[in-house]
Amino acid sequence: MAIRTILHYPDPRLREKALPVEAVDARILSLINDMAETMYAAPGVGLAATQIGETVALFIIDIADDDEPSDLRVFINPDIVSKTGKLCFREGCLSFPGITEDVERAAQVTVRALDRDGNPFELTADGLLAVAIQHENDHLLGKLMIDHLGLIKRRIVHRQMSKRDAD
Ligand code: GNR
Ligand code: NI
Repeated sequence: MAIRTILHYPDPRLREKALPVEAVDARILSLINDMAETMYAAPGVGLAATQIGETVALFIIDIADDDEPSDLRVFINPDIVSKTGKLCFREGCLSFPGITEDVERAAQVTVRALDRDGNPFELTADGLLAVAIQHENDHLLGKLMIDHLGLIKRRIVHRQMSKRDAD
């Protein structure tokens, strides 16, 4: 296992679109282990492979509270098959350290994916889990939190992140 470097906006690799996982093999399982270690160390509630420079359709989420046992969920080749309702949620992103912004999302989503054993599952989620699924799924499409903001906020965040990178 290894903690991997999390790419920061405006790294162009965050804009790459993930390719489907062909087989849940040893390489993918090792990537999942690295991603889990990286996410828990950060710490974050989710991490997409794109964020560590791996363009494969895979993300992980753990929304368990600090005082609860960990509850790692793995989503391989995810497909959000339905979205209902709307909510506004104050989001953070490990690729935008120090920044939180309100983002509008669907209130409830149903996602189909493969688990770490390569078995298909379907999950309907709301609350933070629904938000995290949409946030991580966006990463796999090369879409970022900043793309959901209005023009003015987008420019402010872009400037903050560009300045930060230059330091
Ligand atoms: O750690 C994270 N927290 C978070 C909070 C609100 C909405 C989404 C997230 S995801 C983020 C980790 C991350 O950047 N995943 O891509
Ligand atoms: Ni993120």
